[in-house]
Amino acid sequence: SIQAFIFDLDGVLTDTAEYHFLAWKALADELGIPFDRHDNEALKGVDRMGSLSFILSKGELELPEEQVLVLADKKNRHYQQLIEHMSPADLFAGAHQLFADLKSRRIAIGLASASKNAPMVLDRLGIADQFDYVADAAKVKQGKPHPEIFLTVADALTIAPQDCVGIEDSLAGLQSIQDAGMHSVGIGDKQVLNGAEQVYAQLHEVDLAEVLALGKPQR
Ligand code: G16
Ligand code: MG
Repeated sequence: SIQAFIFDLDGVLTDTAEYHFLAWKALADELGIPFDRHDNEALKGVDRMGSLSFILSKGELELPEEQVLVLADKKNRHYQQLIEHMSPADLFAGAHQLFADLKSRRIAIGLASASKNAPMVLDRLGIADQFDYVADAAKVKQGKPHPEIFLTVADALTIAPQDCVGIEDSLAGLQSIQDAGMHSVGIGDKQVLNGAEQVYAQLHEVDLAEVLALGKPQR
């Protein structure tokens, strides 16, 4: 049965996915590389350098390593400006209720974010103390879609992957949840996230009983 919920951060608990998009879009515009929301779906959940190489190869732009690092840093500084004014009001509706419901059922709560800025965002949202374990993006070698980050959280919580639910807004993240052997919940567009076992348009629509039923033996 389900013993842990492992949340993605950007796009699941708050709208930072939009800020990542805006910061990448500004950089792409500056480089004269076409980049829209459709392209951005492939970048959600993908780490900083992976996202940048996607954009550069879309523009058929090959740059020396040094310049690539400068661009990555530029995007990150823009992103950090965008999240500077975040507050607990930016936490998606339903998050506190869901955390409370999970705690009352003794279900562990983990975080699997690819973002190096995750600790700061958790702090701004006032939810840093809600998690039993937060994966450190800096310590995970393989980013999403590789399952390492979700498996790292399950391992730290000492809960078998098949007893975990991963919650994601990104295709890359859903892939890592599936390859980790966990149950999957998508937050967003059903058409886009069609690989998830359950999809809810928004976090506050998550039906806990329905999700927990995914862990019950099929008959
Ligand atoms: C997030 C975002 C990605 C972003 C990545 C790295 O992952 O979805 O768009 O590129 O983190 O972020 P940073 O540049 O801040 O290290 P997640 O896993 O929280 O969705
Ligand atoms: Mg995400």
